[in-house]
Amino acid sequence: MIPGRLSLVLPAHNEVDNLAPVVRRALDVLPCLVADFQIVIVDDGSRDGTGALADELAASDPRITVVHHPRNRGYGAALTSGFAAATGDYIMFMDSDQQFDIADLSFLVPFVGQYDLVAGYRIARQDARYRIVYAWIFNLAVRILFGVRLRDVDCAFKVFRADLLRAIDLTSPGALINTEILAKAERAGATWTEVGVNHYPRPAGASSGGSPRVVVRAVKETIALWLRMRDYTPPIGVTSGGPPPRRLGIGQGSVLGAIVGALASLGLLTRRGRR
Ligand SMILES: Nc1nc2c(ncn2[C@@H]2O[C@H](COP(=O)(O)OP(=O)(O)OP(=O)(O)O)[C@@H](O)[C@H]2O)c(=O)[nH]1
Ligand SMILES: [Mg+2]
Repeated sequence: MIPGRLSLVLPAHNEVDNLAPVVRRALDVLPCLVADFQIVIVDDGSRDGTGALADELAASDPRITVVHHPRNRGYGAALTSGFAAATGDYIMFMDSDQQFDIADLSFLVPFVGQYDLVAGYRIARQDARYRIVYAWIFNLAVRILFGVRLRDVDCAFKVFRADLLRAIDLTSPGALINTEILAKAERAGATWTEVGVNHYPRPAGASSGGSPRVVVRAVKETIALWLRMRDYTPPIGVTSGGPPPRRLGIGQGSVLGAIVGALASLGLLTRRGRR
């Protein structure tokens, strides 16, 4: 059992066929795993009725809150809005497309409270092979560029101490939000552990696809984040220890250029294809 209150943030962009089962499952499972909880649905400018569905769900249960973005703002912005509405002692996020099962939170529960952040990793990722290869390269790049040692940076199944997340300023509008959170948490000296979770094929809704726009956006976000992190001053006193803050070196800059260039030319930057 997680002691205290958990806020489950569910970013949703055009998930009308997936959202209700995800929320129902959370309402069934969470009472067995946490003392108290809220569910924060972030409707990220959906055009398929997800927003109205989210309002209906919230009207049927006071533990559900909805945040609407009038226009689609991207995965990172959706998470950031969800965090701002979260009132729990711990904040978790999970995709709302049925690719994760909230019941797997039981694997993370023993570590919540012991670590500042407990991250899931996908044991057998149910995505196209090229995306798995891309993810491997991306995780390596994040390790070199940002000092983040995690095997599955983008896994959308993580639990944070809420005060840590609240102390960190987040600016990435898109898919790089996971990297930004982890890079800033690492610089603040956060402790974390990784736990394997199941991953399922997306059963409904539009899947991400590669496009030059996505490639360009991801490359730009990576470079911008790397530049920002050079002068980043982490918040003090919000973690349970860890390494002192440090500056990133010029050697990493070369690695950044090489890796980002290679990824861009291979056209592999396809995560979060819809935005
Ligand atoms: N792609 C995308 N997802 C968003 C956005 N805003 C919120 N989301 C939600 O963020 C979660 C992750 O997005 P997904 O499209 O599932 O990303 P993915 O799992 O890498 O890719 P697929 O499931 O293959 O499409 C889902 O719950 C989306 O509904 C957005 O602007 N773009
Ligand atoms: Mg998905």
